[in-house]
Amino acid sequence: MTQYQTLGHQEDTSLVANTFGFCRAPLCFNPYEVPADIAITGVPFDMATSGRSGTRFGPQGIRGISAQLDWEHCRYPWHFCLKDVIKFIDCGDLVYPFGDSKAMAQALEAHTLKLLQSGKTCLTFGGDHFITLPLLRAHHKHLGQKISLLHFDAHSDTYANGSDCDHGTMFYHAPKEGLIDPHASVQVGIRTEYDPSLGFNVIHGALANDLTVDEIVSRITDTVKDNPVYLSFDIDCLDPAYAPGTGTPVCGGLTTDKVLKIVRQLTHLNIIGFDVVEVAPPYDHGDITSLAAATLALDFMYVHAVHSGKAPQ
Ligand SMILES: [Mn+2]
Repeated sequence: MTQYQTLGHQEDTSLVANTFGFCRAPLCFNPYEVPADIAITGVPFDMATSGRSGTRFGPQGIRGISAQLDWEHCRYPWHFCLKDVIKFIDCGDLVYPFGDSKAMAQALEAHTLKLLQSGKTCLTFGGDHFITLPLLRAHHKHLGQKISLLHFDAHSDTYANGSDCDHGTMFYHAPKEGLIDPHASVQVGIRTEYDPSLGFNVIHGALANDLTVDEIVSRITDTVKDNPVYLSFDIDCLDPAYAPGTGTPVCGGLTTDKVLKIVRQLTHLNIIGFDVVEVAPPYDHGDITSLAAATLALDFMYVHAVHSGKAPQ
């Protein structure tokens, strides 16, 4: 397995030392020039939250606990070592003028577009869910066509009210801006008020708990087909038992086991980008929520490696 060089150019396999980047990757501050398959960016932003803040600590929470996932050569249940087949870099956190939500959105869109233009797939750690709107703008600009959204969440985030920078309104604005096609998009785990007339295919929380993993994957596949898909995972899709560390928890959610099984079956989809958002470590216990997010993020990269054909058959 590929090991990163540390102090004195030694190889270090510790689960607690040198945990600066995701899965102990060294931070890369010139990500546009460095060749890589996937670029990870943290966005320590929580000014668009309607409930409890704290997701500004999400990136460091996810990175910290991710060291626990780095000791396996082949991450269970995958049969290959990710670092042997793809290269991912962690560019640290987005720099933006603190207190200025619109400037954050512009900086994140510009940064993401530059990563995409340098041939990388982006994996972004929130931060609150508002960050997904500038991420979608960048992907749409790069691709030049409407995207399918695969959205895991307790909330539809399609509310028309609220300000321009509100973590409950992104998927009201994204179709209006022409970024995504709701009819080719799926929302999984919703268990708060939503408007079916907006066109999204909703697998609501109770239904998602009753359907099998295969049935959910079939519904996702039938809806998004071979469209480019952006996968946005709000950690509050999980039940508060599995993800207490989040700003707006809602009972009746999915288990970590079930969402991991769903995600691991998405290797056939044309997924063009990923985010995991709304991890709020101040409300977490024993890093349960950060660990769920880190595990999902790692599995996103395994899914990408299989889809890209770089994983051994
Ligand atoms: Mn949510």
